[in-house]
Amino acid sequence: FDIGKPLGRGKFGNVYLAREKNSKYIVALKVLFKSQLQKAGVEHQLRREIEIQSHLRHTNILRLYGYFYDSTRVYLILEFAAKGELYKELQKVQKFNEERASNYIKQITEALRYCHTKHVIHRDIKPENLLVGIKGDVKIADFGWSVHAPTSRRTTLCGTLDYLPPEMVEGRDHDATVDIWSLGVLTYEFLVGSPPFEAKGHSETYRRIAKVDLKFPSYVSAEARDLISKLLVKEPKNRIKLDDVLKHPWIARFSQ
Ligand code: N15
Repeated sequence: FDIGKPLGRGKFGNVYLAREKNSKYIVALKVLFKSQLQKAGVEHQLRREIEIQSHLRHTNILRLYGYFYDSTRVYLILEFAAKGELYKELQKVQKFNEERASNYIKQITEALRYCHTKHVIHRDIKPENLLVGIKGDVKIADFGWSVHAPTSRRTTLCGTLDYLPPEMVEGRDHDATVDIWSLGVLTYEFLVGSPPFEAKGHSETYRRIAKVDLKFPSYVSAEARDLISKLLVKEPKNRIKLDDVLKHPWIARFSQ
């Protein structure tokens, strides 16, 4: 590989723009230091993540093409997403219009539906974990074990509660429907610019999630409110199904 500019910095190493010398294929090359992985005790987790990720093939899930290593580092060959990080774009424009938000949510729903058929859950779908491809297509990139550079906002010592469903903040059992909840939080954040249960401290966020204390600014359309209200349902089994999200008027309306 020829190595180019850094694309991101993280706890265990950095991500670089890179080009495979023979094919000239552009990728994102992630370099992890074995010493740091060992120190944090996450080698096993990395192996597991690589195993899961390498079996997933979907246009809206960032591809892991392969990996290699030397005595000190592990290299992950990842898909390059030409338009970069979605949270930065959201920060820049504050909130997305309903057509753009609907389009992104449709793509993420399709990616989650694919994951769920493979029994892969909890893709941690907050804006910080989404990248944008050349055609404006959204890609779920798994920053799950925080190898990603810390983002300016909402990165506290213990992370954010904002995307966790009631059953997880209350320490109960959870299943694939946690992703449905996160999809609701994401839809809200796309349209409003901040997550629905945001609060000053963890205990207040916790309280708002457990109560499903949901309020909409006046500019959010009736159809968007209807979908968000069907995603953000306290009882996991009563949340709308991913197939029905795709049939919902707020999704169907914008995809001509
Ligand atoms: C354990 C492993 C199998 C999981 C694989 N996924 C990750 O490690 C998550 N991850 C993805 N960590 C870093 C990245 C990453 C991939 C970061 C940035 C990019 C990336 N692909 N493309 C980019 C990218 N494109 C950009 C364009 C403009 C500005 C910044 C950009 N970053």
